[in-house]
Amino acid sequence: MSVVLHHLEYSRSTRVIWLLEEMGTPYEMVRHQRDPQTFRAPPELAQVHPLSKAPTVIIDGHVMVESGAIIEYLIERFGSETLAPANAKDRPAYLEWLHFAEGTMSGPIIFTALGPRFGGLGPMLGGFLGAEVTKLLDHADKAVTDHEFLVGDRLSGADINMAYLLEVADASKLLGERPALRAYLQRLRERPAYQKSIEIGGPMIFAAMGG
Ligand SMILES: N[C@@H](CCC(=O)N[C@@H](CS)C(=O)NCC(=O)O)C(=O)O
Repeated sequence: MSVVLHHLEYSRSTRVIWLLEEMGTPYEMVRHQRDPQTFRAPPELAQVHPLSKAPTVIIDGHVMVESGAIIEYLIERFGSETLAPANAKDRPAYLEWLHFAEGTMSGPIIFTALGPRFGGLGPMLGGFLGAEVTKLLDHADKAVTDHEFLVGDRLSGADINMAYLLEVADASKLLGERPALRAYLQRLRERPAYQKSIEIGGPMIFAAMGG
């Protein structure tokens, strides 16, 4: 069994460090630095996978991208049911939240966060994305109101996928008055494996992104 993680500084690949640390799975890590001007991944990452994205993992020789798929597969191979609920009640919600993070939430959050660094979004796009961000964060806030985690009241892969986007939202001052969501993010930050992922991989968010 071999797991190689290609980790890009200030990126979603911290999710995978966190998950591997949470599971106690041994892995090798290859570090990549962003181009200081473009903030893009370096050409070396494109030699591993043509999309040149982080996270990229190589599991037993098979190359894979996409955080949600990577999280699902790593838990399937090396984790336990606690990180990926399999019972009929929690399984649908688990898969929904795991894929909601990158499928629906990441676009509006990331573009809203990046907007100021690229000269602003303009009133039409800014208004469209702003309303979307409000709806998405309200949805996540509701899910963790009176619940410790997104699904089944224990940490799952869905929380690990979600945390990066909440960190981006927090750095960009998008979290607003959502005490349940803030408390949930704080609970995630306090987990030893989360803290270890930051120690190993560096900060998840480029400080200047917060503005
Ligand atoms: N949906 C993908 C998104 C991957 C992605 O956009 N990663 C960013 C880092 S957070 C990246 O590799 N950026 C560098 C680049 O595009 O050059 C996932 O969740 O894995």
